[in-house]
Amino acid sequence: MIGTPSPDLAETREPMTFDRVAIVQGALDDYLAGGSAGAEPLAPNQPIRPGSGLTARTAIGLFEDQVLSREIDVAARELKKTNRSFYTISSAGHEANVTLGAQLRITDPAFLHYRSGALMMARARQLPGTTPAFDALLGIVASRDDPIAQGRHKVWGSRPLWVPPQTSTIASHLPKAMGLAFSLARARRLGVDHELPADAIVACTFGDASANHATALSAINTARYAVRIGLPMPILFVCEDNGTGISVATPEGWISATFSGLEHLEYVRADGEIDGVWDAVTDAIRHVRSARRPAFLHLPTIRLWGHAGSDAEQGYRSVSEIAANEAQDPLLRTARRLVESGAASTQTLRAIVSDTRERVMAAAEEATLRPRLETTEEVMAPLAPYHPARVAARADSPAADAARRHEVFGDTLPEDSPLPNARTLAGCLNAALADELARRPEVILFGEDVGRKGGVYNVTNGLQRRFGAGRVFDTLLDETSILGIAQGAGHIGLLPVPEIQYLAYVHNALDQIRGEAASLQFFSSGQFRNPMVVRLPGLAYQKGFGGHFHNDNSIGALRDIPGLVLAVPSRGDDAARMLRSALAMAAEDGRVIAFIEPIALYHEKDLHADGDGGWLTAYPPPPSHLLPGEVGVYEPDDAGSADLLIVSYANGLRLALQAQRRLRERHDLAARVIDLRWLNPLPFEAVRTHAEEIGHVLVVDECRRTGGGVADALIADLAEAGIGRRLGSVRAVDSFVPLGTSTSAVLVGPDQVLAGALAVAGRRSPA
Ligand SMILES: Cc1ncc(C[n+]2csc(CCOP(=O)(O)OP(=O)(O)O)c2C)c(N)n1
Ligand SMILES: [Mg+2]
Repeated sequence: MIGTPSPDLAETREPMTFDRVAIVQGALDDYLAGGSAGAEPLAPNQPIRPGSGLTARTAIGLFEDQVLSREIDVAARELKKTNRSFYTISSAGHEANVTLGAQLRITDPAFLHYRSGALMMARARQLPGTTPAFDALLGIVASRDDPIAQGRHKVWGSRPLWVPPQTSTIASHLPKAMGLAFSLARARRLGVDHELPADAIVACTFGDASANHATALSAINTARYAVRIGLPMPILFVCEDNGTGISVATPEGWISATFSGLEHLEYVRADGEIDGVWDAVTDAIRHVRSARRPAFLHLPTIRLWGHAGSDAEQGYRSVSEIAANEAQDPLLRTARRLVESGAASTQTLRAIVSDTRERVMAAAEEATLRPRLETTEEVMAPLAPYHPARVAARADSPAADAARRHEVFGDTLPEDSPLPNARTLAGCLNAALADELARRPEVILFGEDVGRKGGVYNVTNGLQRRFGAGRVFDTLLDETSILGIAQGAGHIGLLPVPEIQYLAYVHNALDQIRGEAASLQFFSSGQFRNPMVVRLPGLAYQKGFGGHFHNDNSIGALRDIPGLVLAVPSRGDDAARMLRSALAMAAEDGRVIAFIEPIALYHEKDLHADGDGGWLTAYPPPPSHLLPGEVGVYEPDDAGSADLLIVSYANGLRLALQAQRRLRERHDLAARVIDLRWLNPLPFEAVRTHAEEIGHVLVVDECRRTGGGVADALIADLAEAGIGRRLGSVRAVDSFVPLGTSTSAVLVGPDQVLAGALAVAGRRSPA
């Protein structure tokens, strides 16, 4: 059908005036140029409509904030003409959201849509001394002086106004907003200090197209589910419904049909003139605040001037549609309402408009002169803070106290336990989690089945019984919400340890880690943080169980995340020590840590032969920890110099240690084995040091060959540094993992490790 325009498109051939900004501005000016309609002037404290909660004085303030927001949008487009601004997605047409900014408190955390500019202006009015318009302009020109993101992104955000910055990923902020609402009362009950008052609520705003997103539906569903199981969930979901997502229209009535009448979700439509919107917003906030239950505020809006400055709206809308839309300009409507009700004269409003225009254009010019981030160090400064000495001190404190013996572990401490089960990887993790829960009142542990059942693999056995369901709890089956709860909890000082039941299923919700949790410090210049240690049982080699989804052997998607710490312990004592450091890093530096627990090793006892107990370890009581970069070193039996170095982790470490013995016994080769323990950042320095000393290096990587594991990075690093005489690797093949015994066809096995070792040792040519 190329070349045959549809009737709709044909319509767009109408003559078009492209400067729609001037047209909309002109319409407001024309209206205000007239005299007042002769309404009786209202006193400042009088409602603008009998029975409304909106007074004349407040309404004038709302208009001011609407105009302020509008002028920022105009300035962004103006500066764009000379390439001095970098962001033109505007709030124009959405300014009815100003009513939320004035009525939510600045102690009600707000997670905002990119069109919530007027809301932000009104919110800032509650804190004298703030300069929200100038701050926004600094963001638009990407200046280092932007107080929230320092130019790393244009976001709505402010620490003093409790507005954490949000990413561009639509709907991705709803789960964390829900998670914060979930956590408010819990933190208080657990005695974790946060600055928010007991009746605080959480608000999040989003668009109508975004309301269809799985991530939005996930958060809304979990909010309702929480009510169903009797938990407080004080969250206000605000849908700023402009009827379109870029160029795709939302079906008429879709939002109300989808979100009204749902159990455990109060639906409020905030429609009509500014006073009607105001009153509906009052009701919605009151409901959430007093009932501690969620509400869905449906805020119909329009969108002016296309999706962004670059969006040629006339390509998908006719000029008459555009003009009809512009006639609904909320500024014009507010002005008319104020004038017709007697709340303000046209002269007053005209003065507000002209004064605001002048101020904002001057501020915009000033913003363009402000400095930008320049160096790599400046840009990256808040991405991944790390203070090893402080982390180490935190890992060791508070000291395990006397209560450990009786209250936490009963009469037998795990380090004294005669039971071998206490010294498997699972046993050590269980004890380490208990120690952390006991030492750190802010730790909460949650996920699918971690509570009553104690985890699919018994790792969290008994923890709910000992520490209560306030701290160790089951969640619903939704990884997005689990990670949303973790983020929200982290925002107010809890130290969340969410579990994703299998590594394969983190992909189901990966953006919550990748786009959201891991980026918060970066986009807030370190002012907001969501520390967490995400437990991820994973990797392959479960004997005869599960197929791919329970044996996923790729960590590529995690290693790719800037700033994410990836811990992969292989044995119980290491796991306990690493868990302490992981929690300390989260607490001290606000870091997000993925903690992969190799499932196949959870209950493994032996190393070389049945019954040898070679994979059991003593439980190291605190204080004792392992930091990133501290690798495990396993020397060959006799202390002589090693012929080759084998570098590995997790199940691969076990294979490497088995190979170490075979190399000695059958080939008279001495191999030193190192356990990387931390796969992001990789301990390059330690590997280089050992490699330089020994020369021949084999990397045993149980993860997938291409990008799934760490062999690429390690070998490349050694090669680039010119270290090592013969370098080799064994890796799993690029396949999904099959069911049953066929797994050996795709995973790294003992014979391959041996062959690889012989090859780098020069005993055999590489296969
Ligand atoms: C997850 C995701 N997919 C796609 C996009 C690209 N995108 C940005 S805004 C947008 C439309 C959003 O529409 P709506 O939620 O109605 O908000 P509006 O812009 O209309 O206020 C799209 C598709 C995105 N930012 N995030
Ligand atoms: Mg929309």
